[in-house]
Amino acid sequence: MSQHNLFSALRAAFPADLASTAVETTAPDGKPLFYTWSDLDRASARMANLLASLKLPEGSRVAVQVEKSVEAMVLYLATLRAGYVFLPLNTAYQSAEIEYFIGNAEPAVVVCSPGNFGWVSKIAFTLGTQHVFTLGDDRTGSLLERAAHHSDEHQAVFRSADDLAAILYTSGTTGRSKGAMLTHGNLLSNAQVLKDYWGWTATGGPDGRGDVLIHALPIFHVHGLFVAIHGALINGSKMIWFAKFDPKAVLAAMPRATVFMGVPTLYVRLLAEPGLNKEATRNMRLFIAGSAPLLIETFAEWQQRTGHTILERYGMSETIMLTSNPYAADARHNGQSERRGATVGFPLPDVGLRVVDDANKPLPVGEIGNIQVKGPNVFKGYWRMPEKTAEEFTQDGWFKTGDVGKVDDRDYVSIVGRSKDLIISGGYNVYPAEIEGYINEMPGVAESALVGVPHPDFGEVGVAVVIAKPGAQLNPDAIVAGLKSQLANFKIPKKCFVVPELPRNAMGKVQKNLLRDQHKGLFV
Ligand code: MLC
Ligand code: AMP
Repeated sequence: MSQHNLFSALRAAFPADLASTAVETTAPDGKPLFYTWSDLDRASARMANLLASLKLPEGSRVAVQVEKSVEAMVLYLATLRAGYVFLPLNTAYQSAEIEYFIGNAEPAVVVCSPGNFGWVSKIAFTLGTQHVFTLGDDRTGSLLERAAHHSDEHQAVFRSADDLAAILYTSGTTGRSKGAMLTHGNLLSNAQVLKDYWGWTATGGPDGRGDVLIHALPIFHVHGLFVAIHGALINGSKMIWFAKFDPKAVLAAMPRATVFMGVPTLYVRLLAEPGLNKEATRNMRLFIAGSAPLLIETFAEWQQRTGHTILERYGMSETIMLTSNPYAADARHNGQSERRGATVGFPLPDVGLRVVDDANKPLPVGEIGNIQVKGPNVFKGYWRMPEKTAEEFTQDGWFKTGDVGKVDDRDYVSIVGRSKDLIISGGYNVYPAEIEGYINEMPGVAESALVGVPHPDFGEVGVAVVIAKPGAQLNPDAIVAGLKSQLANFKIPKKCFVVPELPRNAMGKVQKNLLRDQHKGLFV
């Protein structure tokens, strides 16, 4: 068997000139920082050797909740290199959320921000984690201190395509997150397909330069961690790295870059910059959007202001990327090359996609139904949830995405809705069941419903509608404040109403569509 460790494939794509710049960024104190390819190689070797020295059991999880930094990316690379399983966690998660993830995943190693060591290590040690390290966004913390004592050479551990590389927690319909298990083969096959499909080049490109990626997304989800990082590394492309998205700074970097990836909110915020124009984007080759629906207005305005047509693509934690608008003529689809707004393009090479009715029967062209997918990118299952995994696959092996859409007569896929009760806010998923669970536990609450309504910046935001127990007095502000102390900030409803009753259908089920309709004009 041959080596399928994803790190080895990424490392093999590093340019021959290891002394050239791989990443440029700005330190928290404002100083410019440059990392060469050799720096990435040697720093990840040191961390991999540190992990190896811990003699962790095979398949151990390394759970990481740290601010974005190049060292945090290096930790991801080191975990792959050492053959362990990377488990990234949103920095917004609070203690109850972290307790759940650590309890469920049982990581052997937890890495957290120095400022969170007190509460995170308490949770981790109580739940049986052996090692807790810290990593600050200013290159401080015990992880780097300990890694500094290790060799800067490391042979990537042998891994088969089917071995786990990462677990990404994704929200569950019942309110509890499920860990999507992704293998080295899943991640590598997707990265290789995207390298070709999006026309990445190491030497060509405008002015004969290779591609340069602006990386401004968080690195705890598929988009920033896999699509963006793998995209640059597997092409040996430099990254201009931002710890936080700042539209002005991103705009200032564009003349030196060629590729940008963002969730729709990032495009909306860039459009609000008067400096966004053809001149500012003259060297850019490709703008890619995904993780949430890109409004056709955003797509059209971008085209008009910059002359560039955004390429929208569609994916999920369980599958990485599934479909993409074409970058160039796609021979599999009559040579069509048009990037069409309000569509997510064609299934990627190797991805099977079908639209079916509720009995899993494929539907004719143009009809709306459930989207199901197959391919080397589709995950291995949910961590320690075999029943849930079985439920989400058809008997003949198609994964049920929970998205509702259609394929038109030109083969373009569009997503028109979701069968899963999910709100996507600024590219982050909010599962109503989870938030409702917390609200329902508050004193005096009889019941609640969280619905997503249109929002100009985040695309969609949550609005809570709550009914009180007989005789109880509820204060909407107090409900929101109560949630803030327990949940990640992006899950907090942007508005809360206390009402006498919820609309129900004949079966007694809350009619969320009526609530959505009632509140759809709140922010737009
Ligand atoms: C922040 N807030 C949000 C929010 N982000 N509320 C709802 N939705 C969000 N996404 C809250 C803050 O806590 C704050 O609340 C208030 O809204 C305003 O915050 P802000 O300063 O404007 O937010 P900011 O820090 O600028 O973050 C916005 C953002 C960020 C858009 C840059 O959300 C972001 O990076 N989103 C990208 C998510 C992403 O990468 N998704 C990919 C998933 S992968 P308060 O009360 O404190 O004022 C995936 C698969 C695929 O889906 O296909 O790619
Ligand atoms: P996550 O669980 O965070 O990986 O989110 C995946 C979900 O994001 C998908 O199931 C879709 O509902 C949604 N999504 C991703 N990309 C797009 C897109 N381009 N258009 C519409 N929805 C999208």
